[in-house]
Amino acid sequence: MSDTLLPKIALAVLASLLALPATAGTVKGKVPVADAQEAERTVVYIEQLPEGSLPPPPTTPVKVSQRGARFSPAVMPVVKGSSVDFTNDDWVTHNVFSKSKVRTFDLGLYAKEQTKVVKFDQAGPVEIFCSIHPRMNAVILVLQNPYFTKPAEDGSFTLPNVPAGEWKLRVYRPGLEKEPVSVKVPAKGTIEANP
Ligand SMILES: [Cu+2]
Repeated sequence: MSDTLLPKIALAVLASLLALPATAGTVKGKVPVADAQEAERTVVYIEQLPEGSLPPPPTTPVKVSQRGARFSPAVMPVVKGSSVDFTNDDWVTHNVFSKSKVRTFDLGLYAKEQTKVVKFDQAGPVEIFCSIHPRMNAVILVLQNPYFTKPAEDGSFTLPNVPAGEWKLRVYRPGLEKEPVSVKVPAKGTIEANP
């Protein structure tokens, strides 16, 4: 490790500690999921927090791979302001495009080991497709804040460090229509909620 890297890491850790809210609780619960595959396409998240209370978006992009003529993962939650690396990990050429209102783009055709980056600045679901393989589809779920998670195979989930207050907890899965539930996050400790 280089001499300059360590202070940088220490600063990054300090910055992330300072970004944490002074009072925060944990939200725990369970959502109904049929199996592991369905859990993988499910996201539990806090719908909306006051804008001023939000930490800055992450600077390292998350990766969505094209492998075996599928997008992986099929549902990728990200905080708004995040970038996504779309990487072709197949032997064949792929494309990525979206006609969604939230973010419209077309990355053209590209071959193995090539990556193209897209930034998502607006919240909402962005359905993505490949122009060559009609069965390839996925969703980039752009969220307002970083308090989201995918549930475990049995549907159980934990959201740590959520700012104290009364918020709406919502479940997302492509095709699912479900009302959010209210959750009163304590300043300390855990609250149970089953959205
Ligand atoms: Cu393709």
